[in-house]
Amino acid sequence: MGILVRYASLLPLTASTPPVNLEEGSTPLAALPRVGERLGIELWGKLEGCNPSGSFKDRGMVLAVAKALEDGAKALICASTGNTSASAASYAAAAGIPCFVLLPAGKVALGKLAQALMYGATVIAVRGNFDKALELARQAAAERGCAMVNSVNPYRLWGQRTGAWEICEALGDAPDWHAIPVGNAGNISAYWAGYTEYKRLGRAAKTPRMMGFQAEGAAPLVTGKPCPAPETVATAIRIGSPVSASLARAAVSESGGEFNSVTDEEILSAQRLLASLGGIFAEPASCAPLAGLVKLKAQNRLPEGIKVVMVLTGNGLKDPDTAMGQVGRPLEIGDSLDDLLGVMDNAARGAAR
Ligand code: AN7
Repeated sequence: MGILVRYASLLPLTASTPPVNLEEGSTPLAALPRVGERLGIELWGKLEGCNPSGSFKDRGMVLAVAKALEDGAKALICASTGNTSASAASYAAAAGIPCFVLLPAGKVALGKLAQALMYGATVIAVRGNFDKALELARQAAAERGCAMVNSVNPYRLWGQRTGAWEICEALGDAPDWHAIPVGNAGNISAYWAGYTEYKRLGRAAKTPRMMGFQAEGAAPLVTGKPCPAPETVATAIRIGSPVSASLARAAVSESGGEFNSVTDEEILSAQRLLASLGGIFAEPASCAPLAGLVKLKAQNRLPEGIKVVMVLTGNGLKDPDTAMGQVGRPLEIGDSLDDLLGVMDNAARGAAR
């Protein structure tokens, strides 16, 4: 069942909210024992890449689109670093309404671009960064009366709370730390609202420390000031002026958490670590938290044995170019068994070394 059904009693639904549903949410919470052992902690990954459009954005989008339809919207609009646009385009297609998506030209991962186009959205590449595209989308929404489905839309963050509820239900309580990538800072704010709500309702005994991780080249919440020219390999979080900055700051300070930044190199190395030791392929932005945990461990700032949930926000398949840029090529052979056994024995010798 989708989240509007699973969490009907906790979401702002009315009798006239259409039952939008792509079976989003209810994503796996995977134990990552080999990665956790390396870090000396009990580590879990929330596999948000298993959502229908391949990222966590579907949790907020299903509610935002349902409410937009309820209000009689005739078209949707959003600006995006990629995943919001894929999600918006997907729900617009399913609902049968047009969708305009504004993307920073040349800075969106290939898979996300393919998705938005395939779902049939009008895809507009803006020569400027995400922050500029968002400003344009807001203005155009006002001019043309389109429903704005960026996280400035409060239903987005409301729907995204469901991730925290699922984690509490899977673990029987909140974890000690909640580690999450931070771009526009909506998701960390939504998770914090979800955790505190579950504590208030008596469905969790505690709340976690909120540990937010940004890319060093786009780290306004770490430096404390907007970043006018954000740059990072993790294009999903290439954002200089987070819309939900103040909510995110409150989440971190109320929970006793922290913001930290990690370099592109640390992000890519965490991506390989997660894939090769955990068996999970997540997109670069999603690996910022693991990069951060590795770094905190090296600084002796990662408490031994704590329970940590990382939100693996997007599927690794979204960004094949970045992945191929750091792995080897296939071992190509002729069509003989000798060729095959030769490369297999070579690989086995390599692994044994
Ligand atoms: C994989 O799609 O902002 O801090 O326009 O795609 O809530 O912004 C994406 C953000 C983390 C950051 N991981 O979440 C967009 C967009 C992935 C993401 C984030 C994004 P927020």
